[in-house]
Amino acid sequence: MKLNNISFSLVLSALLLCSSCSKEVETNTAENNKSSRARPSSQQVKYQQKEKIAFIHFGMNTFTDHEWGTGKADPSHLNPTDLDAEQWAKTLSENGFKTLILTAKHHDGFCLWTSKYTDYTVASSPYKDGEGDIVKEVSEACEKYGIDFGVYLSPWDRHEESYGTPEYNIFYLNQLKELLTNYGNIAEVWFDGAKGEDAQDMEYNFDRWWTTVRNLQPDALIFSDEGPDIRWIGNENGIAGQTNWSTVNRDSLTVGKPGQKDYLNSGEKGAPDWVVGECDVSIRPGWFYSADEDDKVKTVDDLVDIYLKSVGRNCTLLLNIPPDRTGKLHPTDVERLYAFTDTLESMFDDNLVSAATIKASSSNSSGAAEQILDGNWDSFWKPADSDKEPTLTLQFDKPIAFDILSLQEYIPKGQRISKFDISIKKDGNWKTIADETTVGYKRILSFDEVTTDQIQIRFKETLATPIINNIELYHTNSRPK
Ligand code: FUL
Repeated sequence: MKLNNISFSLVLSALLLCSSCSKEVETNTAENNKSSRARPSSQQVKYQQKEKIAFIHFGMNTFTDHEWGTGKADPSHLNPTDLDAEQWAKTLSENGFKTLILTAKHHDGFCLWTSKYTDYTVASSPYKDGEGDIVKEVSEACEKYGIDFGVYLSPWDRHEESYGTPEYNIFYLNQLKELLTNYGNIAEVWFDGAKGEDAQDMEYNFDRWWTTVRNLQPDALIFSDEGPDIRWIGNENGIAGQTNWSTVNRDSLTVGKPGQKDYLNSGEKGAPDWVVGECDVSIRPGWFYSADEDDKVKTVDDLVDIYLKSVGRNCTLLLNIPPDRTGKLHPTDVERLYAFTDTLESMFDDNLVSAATIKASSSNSSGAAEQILDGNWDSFWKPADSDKEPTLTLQFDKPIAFDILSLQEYIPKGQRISKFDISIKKDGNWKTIADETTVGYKRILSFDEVTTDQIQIRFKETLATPIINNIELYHTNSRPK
């Protein structure tokens, strides 16, 4: 039989998918040309613009006071008396979180929806006499309050009998399909690399699972230690590397492999794959609610510090707020979230840059320096390609005091800056106040208050001509450095 071009390419791609070679699922990247100048897909750009997204850890562990459930807890334990998914979505939406990611199944294997493939689900619990579907309630609440919905489906499953055999990969795939087909648009799918000591032999078929996500939810972004779209930042404290590239070499990463945390934390300059970092952290010491931790909820200062070291270091912050046994977010956590939001709003309220005139050492015809200050995210400054150490100078009529400077690279064109510094004019001389490395989507620098009428940013080393689309300047005075 002769193959025409189309059937040939179908067969070829099927062969590629079946082959044992790694990284069959490409980054969700329009221009992922594997060159040294990887670019984000439009979905990845939109994802980074979200800045803050939320995790909801809720499930059997909430009722048994476990972090890692054994998979043996009786379904009768799961009995929220006043589950209010709308309270979750409304609170998150009012606090600027753009996605809610729900633990549909954690390591204990208990499902918050009625899966056809196991009876270890909410259908066997007293909740709504077994008629409830928590995944549905949450997805509908997200839609009502205008935030995106994502799912966490733990690969490690301590309940399912087929775990440890190849059949488990099919079992997981079937569950994944249920989540991807019955709950509307899914923005992000979280593939957790955690696995117990006794589970190390189980080999997951990530390629098949990820291809299924691509097929059933083409706009969904896939998170894991190695992407393909979003990568773990290498710790659970919500802190990205001070140097943080959105590029990595996926061939050097493996889900769950020890020894790659530092690499994940800072990415790799000029690496071929755009896999943006996500900073996950819980508002409490644990991921699941425990009454013992009611007095250990992170303070506003803690949260602001995390914000500056996640969003302010070219990442998205994924903050976990675990509902309590009633099925509501705990009042302390809710109060803390609103206070956090108020503080951020007051910190970033008055952008001093509006009083500045901006000058550049050079400009490309499409990228005048003034475009940085025009409030349009898609317009930018681009210096001449021949300008090897481009500078931007902000000039003020009278001296201003500031302690935060925020800088954005126009990431649709890639991440280019690897060294820059900031100086202020003091008594006629330039004084360097920051000597830094990467910028990326957003870099927020926070320092001791300084007063000046001239600020200069110098791009000392770049992979290609730098492209800046936004600068902001604030005088916040009292916040963590
Ligand atoms: C880890 C899990 O083991 C924790 O329980 C939690 O879900 C965290 C977000 O990921 O790997």
